[in-house]
Amino acid sequence: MQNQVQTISTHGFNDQKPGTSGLRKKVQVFQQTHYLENFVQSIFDTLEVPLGATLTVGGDGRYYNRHAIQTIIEMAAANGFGHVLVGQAGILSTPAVSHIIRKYHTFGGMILSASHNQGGVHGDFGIKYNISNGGPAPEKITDEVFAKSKVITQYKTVKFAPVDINTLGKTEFETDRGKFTVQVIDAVQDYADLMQTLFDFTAIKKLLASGFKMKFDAMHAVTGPYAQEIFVNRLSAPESSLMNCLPSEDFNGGHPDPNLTYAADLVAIMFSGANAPDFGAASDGDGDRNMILGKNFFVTPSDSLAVLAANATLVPAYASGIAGVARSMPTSGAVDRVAVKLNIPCYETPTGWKFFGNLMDAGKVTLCGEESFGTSSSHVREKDGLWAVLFWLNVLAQKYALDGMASVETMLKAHWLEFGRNVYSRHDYEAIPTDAANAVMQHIKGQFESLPGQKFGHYQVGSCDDFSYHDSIDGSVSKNQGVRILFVDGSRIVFRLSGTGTEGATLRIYLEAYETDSHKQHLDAQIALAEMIKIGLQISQLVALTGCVSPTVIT
Ligand code: G16
Repeated sequence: MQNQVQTISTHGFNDQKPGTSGLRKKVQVFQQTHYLENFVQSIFDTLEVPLGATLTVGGDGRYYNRHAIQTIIEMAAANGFGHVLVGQAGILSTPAVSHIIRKYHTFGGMILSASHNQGGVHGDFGIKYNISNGGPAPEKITDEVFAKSKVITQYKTVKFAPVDINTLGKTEFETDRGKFTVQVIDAVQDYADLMQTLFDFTAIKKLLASGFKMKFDAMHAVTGPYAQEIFVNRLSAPESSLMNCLPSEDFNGGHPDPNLTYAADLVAIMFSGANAPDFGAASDGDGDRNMILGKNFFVTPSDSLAVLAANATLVPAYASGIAGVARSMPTSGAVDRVAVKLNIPCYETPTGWKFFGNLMDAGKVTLCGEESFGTSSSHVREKDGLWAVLFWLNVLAQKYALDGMASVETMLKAHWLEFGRNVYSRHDYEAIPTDAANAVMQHIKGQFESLPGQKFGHYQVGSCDDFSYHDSIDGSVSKNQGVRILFVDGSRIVFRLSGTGTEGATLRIYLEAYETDSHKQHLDAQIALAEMIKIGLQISQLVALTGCVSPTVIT
């Protein structure tokens, strides 16, 4: 039977501006009549979709994914796509979508995820669109999508019987636009195969067989099945190496954000003393973030990027060296020091993985990272949680092969000894009133002229600005990307409003100081940065302006 394309009347919404990474809203917001359809149609209207093109679709398994997938399939058919590749059960991690777009040369992909935000009926839902290089749509696309979403008057769809996305295989439909197929693909195999081409699985297997204990926490999110295949099936790690590996629609009531606050169960295991595992890691809702832990030891994401860059040649895929590195502005300058030693360029971009895409496509950088627990390389165009875990394991496996020991803490301390330590911490004030958050930012900007030269305890302000980025590849300029107070000794405090929250505003304070004294490098970051924390509060008047007396999350 031929299915007819239907045109449905609708009206615009004013709140569909994509944030740092796609559109994220409460599930109830997405459940408003036509809300989801309007956003999807605005994306399709922004793109020039060649007739018969292929779209990749998948998500992190959170509540509302299945409904959204059916809607997107129907709308894709009506908008001229000829094929949709969908992950089995609707599951595809964000890096897996990026890989599938690249491997099968699909026109683009839709990722249904609100990443590390909570899920479930009362939680968050989200959609990201990725372009044909596998990376997040750049701002020129997301800005146009937003403009269209405000004035949209109709969307196109074709009504199909629900597609069985649980079963692998192809379903064919006839529409009045032609043939249309939905292919349900294995969510894990392509990605696991890719990992096996990048890393030395034999060396990692040996490390894991040597008595070295690891623990990976999938936080009831998308990486569960990937971890099972990679660590247990391919690397022969015992089942006990994994925890929370069954994806659930509400992440089992948890907050799938791999940091010291929300990955509390893993943190408790890793900080349990002499019997703690040697290596711990967690990933987030959609599998693009990672947290790395050693035995009773936390690795900041900024340090993790620096260590990976410094040791890249120990990993087969990067054995001949890396072209360059990039980090988001608030990420610490630890990797910059490694880049100097390696004599490779280091780029500073705004927060958001989309800003790395052009640099990677141009072959200027190989490794990228962000303080927000994101690290990856040009093997895909997204950050990649399990990739980072495997990278660490591969480097540790090489250390084990060379010295007979593999310790995360030893590696970090040796790194600090060689490069100095960029002591780093981020303080988040979540879900505060938007007006109060804006008032804090305005209050700081109001001091731009008077701050330079002022002394605060041991620190003197050198300069301050609101970070702007000029993309050297496409010439685009992104302004207002975070307020920086730069001190004369290289320390800095950055204030920024998050672009991923769904409730009020989240104000982030990023604190960084540089320590060369090896006797002080082992201090807890909160102690080492205590004076900077006070200065940040003093300059921002955050407590008086927001009423918040302490951060909700410290990483
Ligand atoms: C997203 C982006 C990242 C960004 C992070 C934090 O991560 O992909 O590039 O660093 O948000 O952004 P913000 O500070 O604006 O909240 P994810 O894992 O949520 O997709």
